Amino acid sequence: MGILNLTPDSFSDGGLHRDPCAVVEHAEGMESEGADILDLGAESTRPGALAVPVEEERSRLLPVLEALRPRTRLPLSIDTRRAEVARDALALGADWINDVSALADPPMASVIAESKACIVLMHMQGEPSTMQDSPGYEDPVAEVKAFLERRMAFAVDSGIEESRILLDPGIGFGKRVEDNTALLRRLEELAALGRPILLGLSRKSLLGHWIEKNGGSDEGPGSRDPATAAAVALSQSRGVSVHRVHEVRYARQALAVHAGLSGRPAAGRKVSGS
Ligand code: HH2
Repeated sequence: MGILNLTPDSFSDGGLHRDPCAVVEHAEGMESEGADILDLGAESTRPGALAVPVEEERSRLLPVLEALRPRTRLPLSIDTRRAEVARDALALGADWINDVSALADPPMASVIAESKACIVLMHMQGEPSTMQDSPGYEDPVAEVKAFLERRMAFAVDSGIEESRILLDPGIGFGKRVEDNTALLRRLEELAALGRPILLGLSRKSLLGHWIEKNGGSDEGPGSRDPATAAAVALSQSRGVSVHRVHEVRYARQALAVHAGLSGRPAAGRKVSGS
């Protein structure tokens, strides 16, 4: 899953992709590099980010979606917590809703139920503006798993078929290093819920933490694509189905290495030369 952030303030690529033509070009590049799906987000959910007014989110997202939809056959996912934005995006041809709040906006469940869209249910403790202030868990894996199970049951009770649901532990969303690490080490326990796992580790500070801890020097989000690729390969072997990444090229290479070493073919499209 290639990330297309339409925000001025995303933690690693804020401000890069606001012009619809530039976004379409970037999307086409990701498609040729082997993306199977594109994720468009118009509200940053990095730690400390404030919610943007709904009209602002709409005006960042909808013109880009309108320009992009006829230019790609890839499924388009919309990273939004707002039911009204999701409704408009689905009307313009979006295929997935990536909801980092797992259907917290009351009308969201019925918007999804009335569509054919897939829905990503992600775990987050708190809200982006304050989620890293003092996160805490007794057993992060058990708590995240129980949360995802509850939200999946709620989605199904609301009329969303289970076959349309993906689950995400929400790396960095109200979690300390030790919580993220436990979740990544025990991904199989989340995969046991029986739905595909989506993981968003790309360029996150956890990677920088590990680089520094092991004698390296972290040079910020834009320098973390090799570390992201390593995480993609390792998490693939722990049952992850969808990798949300900024640099599709490196993720594809990581999956190719995983396929070679494991003897299992890489899932998704085959791209010549990649
Ligand atoms: N992470 C981010 C945003 N959306 N969605 C899912 N399902 N899982 C994630 O881990 C996830 C996500 C944060 O990354 P990014 O989009 O690069 O930054 P920002 O939120 O600052 O735009």
